[in-house]
Amino acid sequence: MTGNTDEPAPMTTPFPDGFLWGASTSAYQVEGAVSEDGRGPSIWDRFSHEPDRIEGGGTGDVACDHYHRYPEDLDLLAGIGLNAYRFSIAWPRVQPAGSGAFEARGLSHYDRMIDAMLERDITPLVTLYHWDLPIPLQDKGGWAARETAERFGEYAQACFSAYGDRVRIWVSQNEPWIVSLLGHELGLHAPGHRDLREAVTVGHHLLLAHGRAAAALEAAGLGDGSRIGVAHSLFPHEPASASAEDAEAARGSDGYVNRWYLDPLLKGRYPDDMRARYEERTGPLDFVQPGDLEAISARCDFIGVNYYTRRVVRHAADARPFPWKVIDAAPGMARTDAGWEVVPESFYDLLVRLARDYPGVEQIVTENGGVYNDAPGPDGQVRDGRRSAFIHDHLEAVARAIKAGAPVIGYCHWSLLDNFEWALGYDKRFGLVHVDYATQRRTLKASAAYYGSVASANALQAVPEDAGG
Ligand code: IFM
Repeated sequence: MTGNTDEPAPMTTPFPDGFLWGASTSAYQVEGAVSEDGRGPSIWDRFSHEPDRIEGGGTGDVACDHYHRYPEDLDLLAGIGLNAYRFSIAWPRVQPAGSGAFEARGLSHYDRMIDAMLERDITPLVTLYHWDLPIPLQDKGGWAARETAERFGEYAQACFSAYGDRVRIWVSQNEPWIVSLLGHELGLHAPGHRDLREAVTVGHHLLLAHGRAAAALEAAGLGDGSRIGVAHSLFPHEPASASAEDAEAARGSDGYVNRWYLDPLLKGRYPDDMRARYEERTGPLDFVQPGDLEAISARCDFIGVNYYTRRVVRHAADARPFPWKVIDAAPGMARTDAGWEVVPESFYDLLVRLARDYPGVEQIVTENGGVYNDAPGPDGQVRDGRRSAFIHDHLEAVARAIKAGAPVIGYCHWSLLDNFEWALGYDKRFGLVHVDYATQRRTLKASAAYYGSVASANALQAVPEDAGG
């Protein structure tokens, strides 16, 4: 099951019947309307308004105005030929304080949005938490406080009761590693903390929150016929050399990034190697209470795969918090405009490895994409041929992984729209649809037409010669 042995998938390779062809967004990155209809403030509202947090100084105050323009955006998505939309519910829109009263106007907003999807034959994939924690919960400790997982269970229950008659695929958490790392270890995302013990505590409570949501789904009588899983930020690892030290470093970093989150959900335990490392650095993990791992692993129906690039890792004795560092192994390799290596072969390896290590667990590609900053030309067209090639090459990897036994049931491109890329602001464009932020004008990029041709045929297609450079 390695990437190098199989032949490339032929151009017309079909995908399984019923394959989900989607695009993803998240609430804070696209909605705007942050003070409308009773929405409460989230940690990202506060963080993005602090000085020097965001490149270029952007905030999500307006973003893509998706809150008002979702009908137009769903028309675009359907027009592209896609049949699925992964979006997130803003917790502070439906429960402004994160506990207690729910806001009817926020609940009805998503109600209308889901109906609008179904009217267009679009399957909703709903993320419950994509980083916009209500501020009152942060002020009581945020994800470092165990109670936040309990509050999340109550919020999830309300969403199941409001939308569970129409939504069948739920993503409880988006990228727990990134929330832990960027929000609590490195301080680059909200809430901007820098504390390794807090980061590992937060990671545990995010997983516990998944467990509480999964239990709420069962309790709501929606267990059968619905799926619930976590979308992980997964990075395939390669050692920088053939040395035993680099192999150990790559294995260690894989534990830190991938296994620390996958194993508790899917095997009911934290990996021993990584647990020992955390305990050595931060003390006993006594926030893991009896029964937690059973709750976390009780139900996780699919692995949400967010794949962007690989990590090549070298042993580095002095590195903190752990003895490895990520290196730039191939300076000449193709990169996105964010500088991330484009490595579809690692995507294949990842999907096949997940099938091997977590057998029988379905996979949904919940995010995959790249920054390509192409703008409309004089004729108004956005010729982002590099994105089309990126999509082609990554879908070719998915097709091959399916052939090799990976149970992938859908692919959602990140993102439907150019949007607010967190600490990187608005300069990094991931969309199939170009957004002119001054006018909110949407322009379908050439990559949208290419991706739509694959989705409509349910089969890989060649990138047209005139797709642009
Ligand atoms: O924009 C983000 C998204 O919110 C989470 N996954 C990665 C994307 C690109 O960085």
